[in-house]
Amino acid sequence: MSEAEKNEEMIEVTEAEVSTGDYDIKAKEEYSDDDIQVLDGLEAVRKRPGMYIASTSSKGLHHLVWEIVDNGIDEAMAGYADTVTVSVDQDNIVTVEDNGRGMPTGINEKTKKSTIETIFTVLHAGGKFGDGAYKVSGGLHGVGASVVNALSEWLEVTVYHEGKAYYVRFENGGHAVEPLKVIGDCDPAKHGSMVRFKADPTIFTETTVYDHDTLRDRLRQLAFLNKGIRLEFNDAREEEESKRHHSFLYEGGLKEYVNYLNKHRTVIHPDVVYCEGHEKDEIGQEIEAEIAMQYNDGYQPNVYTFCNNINTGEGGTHLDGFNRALNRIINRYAREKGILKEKDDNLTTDDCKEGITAVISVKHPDPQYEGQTKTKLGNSAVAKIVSDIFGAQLERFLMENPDQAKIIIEKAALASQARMAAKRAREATRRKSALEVSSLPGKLADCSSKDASICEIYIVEGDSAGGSAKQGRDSHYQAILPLRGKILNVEKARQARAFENAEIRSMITAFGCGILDEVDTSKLRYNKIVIMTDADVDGAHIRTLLLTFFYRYMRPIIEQGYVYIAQPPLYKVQKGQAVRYAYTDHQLEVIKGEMGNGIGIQRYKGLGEMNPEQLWETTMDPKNRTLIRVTIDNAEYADQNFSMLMGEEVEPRKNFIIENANFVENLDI
Ligand code: TTJ
Repeated sequence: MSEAEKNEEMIEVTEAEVSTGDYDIKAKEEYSDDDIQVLDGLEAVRKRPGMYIASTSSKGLHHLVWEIVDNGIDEAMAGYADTVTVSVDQDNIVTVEDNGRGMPTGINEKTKKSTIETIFTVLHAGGKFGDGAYKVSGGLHGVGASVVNALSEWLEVTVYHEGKAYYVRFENGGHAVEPLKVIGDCDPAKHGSMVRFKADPTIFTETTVYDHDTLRDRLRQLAFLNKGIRLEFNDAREEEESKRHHSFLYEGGLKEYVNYLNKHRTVIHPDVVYCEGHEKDEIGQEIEAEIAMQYNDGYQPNVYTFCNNINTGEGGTHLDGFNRALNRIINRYAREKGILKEKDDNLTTDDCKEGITAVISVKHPDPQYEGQTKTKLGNSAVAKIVSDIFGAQLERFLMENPDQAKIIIEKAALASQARMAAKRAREATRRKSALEVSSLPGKLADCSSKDASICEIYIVEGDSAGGSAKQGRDSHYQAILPLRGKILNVEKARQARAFENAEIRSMITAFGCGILDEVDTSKLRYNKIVIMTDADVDGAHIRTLLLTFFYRYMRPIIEQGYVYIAQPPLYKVQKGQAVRYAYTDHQLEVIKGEMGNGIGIQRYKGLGEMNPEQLWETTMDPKNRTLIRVTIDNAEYADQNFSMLMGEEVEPRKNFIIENANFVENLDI
């Protein structure tokens, strides 16, 4: 049996899949273009794409790329490829190529068609390649290459194997134009698989344009998560040479990931604690774990968890195992060294996590996902495995590096003291804690309606703008909360201090939704929280401080889309009685052109320059205003930005605020 034949054997199209109607096997003498049975499956995908990919918006579009990329990474993880290349051309055609063994080029027993055609036309036929390696593509998002084919205007596969190039093209909702065939010879040393496709614009009606940064960031992340695998990204659409090509390869894996995440932070000890290992679970499945962590001088923990390269945003058993080991080892070490005395309480897990940056990645052959968004790892055996592997290495690190151990333990001990001091202070004064303050803040000009679904609160910078907003608003449903000066940077402050801050207390009580673990958005008193600041650098800074506070203390209000940014106009253009407003420089040019000669232009330097009527008309009236809804798709990206914006380094911060004041998605209301 040749290598190629052996490979054919490995491809499985299970009976179940064959008999569900996706594919009805009848021996066929002749290859037929419009094989209704095959296309039943693909037609179903085209009819209800939402059942197979997240959505048909930009997110779903990018999903196509990840589906194909995952297959190349699987081949690399199995040890047969070292590079996966993603290229986007001018027309948003995507090419994904690996230098692996090449997809099997023979005929599949059951379908009587080429294995490649089977993979791309039978739902879920691509999942099992039979060598027992982890299949990212069988994970949370894995829907199979056939779904990508179904949702493409056309798709081409080329395989280089033993000196030959094989090729097949699909069109018209996934029909092979003709069977797989040899299209020529290639260098016998060349081997690999290449998939090229164009997303179908009749399916992806919103957009078929890929986002450069989204592709680049995920490919970088995949490189961190899969050490030793090179991920290349070519984007022909970019004008700048430096953006047209990226290459990510990290031999250090998660260790380098933690360095990257702490790039804009000040670390408090030199070495990343790092380990990797594998163990079998109770039924003999091999589970791999890789963990890296390092502390910085901040107070927030930044912990990212993954299973099979998928971000498990709701955590799960791998995170539980990590927390357990961190708590156990730090307390044990602190007691052994006498930093914790017999009478002292143990440090809590939260104490041990102040200022930690950690990444936990597990690979599991049969992951179970739970939780609201199915991003919580459920396999119970993983907790002990991660706890064992990480616990052993952390203990060893502390023993071998007493200086660094001291810094880490003292940080946790300080966190514990601050936590207990805050608790004592609360109890001693018997004052209600910030969380329970009940009377509404004095500065708040509340609205009369109590129907949260129509109510809006404007957080306004400065008293003068606050005054205009109070006079200009519709007091039935619009509340105004003026803030004085800059609010506390919560990125650089302990919780206890944050709760003493007057502006922060005002917002907590005005919103009514609670904070931290207790946030309950059903208690929000306003379903739109609108940040309204001047359109200048100071305004951008205040906006970022507010967003940082929301992000760290009330994340669900951002995640669930309650936070907006108001867009005040930059210019007022007047000609006689006619007045128009421009919100961008481009718009100003258009208006100038339209209004012709004899116009007066006023540039607004701040909200305070507008009278109440103007502020209402331009920025607050739902009929005219533009609100930008704040979204955070990518927690890691947001963390990086927040810590960069709020951290010590001044230069990158300035640049960021000026160039890129919006890490948000535009949504016209
Ligand atoms: C399976 O076992 C025999 C040798 O080839 C193995 C295999 O499937 N290799 C493979 C598949 N390499 N690359 C792919 C692949 C790459 C891309 C970009 C897309 C898809 C669907 C598969």
